Amino acid sequence: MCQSTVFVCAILAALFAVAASNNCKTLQIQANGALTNGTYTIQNSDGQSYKIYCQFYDGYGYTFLSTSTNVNVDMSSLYDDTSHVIIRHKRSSGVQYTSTMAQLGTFSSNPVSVQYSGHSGYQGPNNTAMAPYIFVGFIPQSLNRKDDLQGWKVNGEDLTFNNCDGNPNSYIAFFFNPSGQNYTDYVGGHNKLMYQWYDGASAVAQSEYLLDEFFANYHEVHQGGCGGYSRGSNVPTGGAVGMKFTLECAVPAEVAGAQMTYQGTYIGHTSTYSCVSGYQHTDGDLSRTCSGSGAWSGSTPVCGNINECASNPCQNGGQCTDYLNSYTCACASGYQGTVCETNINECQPNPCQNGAQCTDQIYDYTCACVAGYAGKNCEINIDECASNPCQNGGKCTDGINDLNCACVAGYEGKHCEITLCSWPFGLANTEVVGWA
Ligand SMILES: [Ca+2]
Ligand SMILES: [Ca+2]
Ligand SMILES: [Ca+2]
Repeated sequence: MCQSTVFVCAILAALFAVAASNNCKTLQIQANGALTNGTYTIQNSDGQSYKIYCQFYDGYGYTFLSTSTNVNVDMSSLYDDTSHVIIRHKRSSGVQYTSTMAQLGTFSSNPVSVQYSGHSGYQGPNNTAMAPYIFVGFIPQSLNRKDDLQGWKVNGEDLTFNNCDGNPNSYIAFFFNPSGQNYTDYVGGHNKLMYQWYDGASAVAQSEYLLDEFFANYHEVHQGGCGGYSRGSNVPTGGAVGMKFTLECAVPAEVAGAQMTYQGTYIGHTSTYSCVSGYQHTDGDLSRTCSGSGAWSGSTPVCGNINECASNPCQNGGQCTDYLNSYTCACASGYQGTVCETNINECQPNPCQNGAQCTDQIYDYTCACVAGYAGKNCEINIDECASNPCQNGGKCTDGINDLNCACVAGYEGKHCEITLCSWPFGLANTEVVGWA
């Protein structure tokens, strides 16, 4: 129902939400097709509760109204297929039976109208004092003519009569009779036209049995002008009207990371999902069909955020973080670049001093110092005096990879290690004298 524009779909979805639990169809949509035959309590537009029985088949179902109902009922919300109704009845044996009632072939373009305590467009029933009642109208007053061939189709068979006087009765009605009024039976001829819905009915499976509260024990059948009239308890233990509805699926759910299109929400329609860029299909079904139960086939698809880190794109120990359609690398110390592919050159700018040669490492560097320097950056002028290399009281002055010893008198040599040649005073004099 929702193909044209997003805007229209939004409005429909909003309307739908308001009426979400008001009939068998919407209950089934909410339950995603899992609802079973049974009695359900729903509310009218005034918030008043009443009970219905939902009978589900493949693609459609029937709604029955409880005879305990005594609030306004919007009948048009309970059925959307006006081609026929089913009439259930229960016999004294306890067995339940069903018949279909539809328009005669010549009137088949007209809806079968089911009304609650009303008969708009139709000649009304006689026993309205037993209201509420369910009224099923066939040929409307406006089409009812004297001498026309009229009637209805029961279980596929046209049952006709000639309307002898134009009296426009064309209905079957079931009265809830909540105050238990007395009544008398009246049978205006037990003919096929009037009673085929009873005599021609077939037994239903016990799994489809209605509870007693859905059977009205008083009814009225009327055709014509010379068709027939009967009323009362001719149906021993009551009758009930099944209103036909078609099943649908819910508007298919949106899925994160997916684009969804759908043909509509009717049985057989498909909904199709495709994962958008950056996402991939990981679970569920990308194509789903609305099944006869009112559920989408398969399971909700999952479009997962593709893990762009899965291929370990970050090099040299970088930490990968996944994003939509992208990733980032948090690089280990000493690396840079989109995928941490670059070993940062720690020699740039050159940290090594005093002419040292820098060699890049990982998050580090080494300096090859020239002789005479030390330290990480060769910033230290090695103190060549530290080992006291000057002997004999020489005074040391540090240089570059060198030192200078200032020797005291009487010594010389790089380290003042050489004792100059001299005599002890007494001896020297003598010898000098001697040599002279
Ligand atoms: Ca991703
Ligand atoms: Ca480096
Ligand atoms: Ca030095």
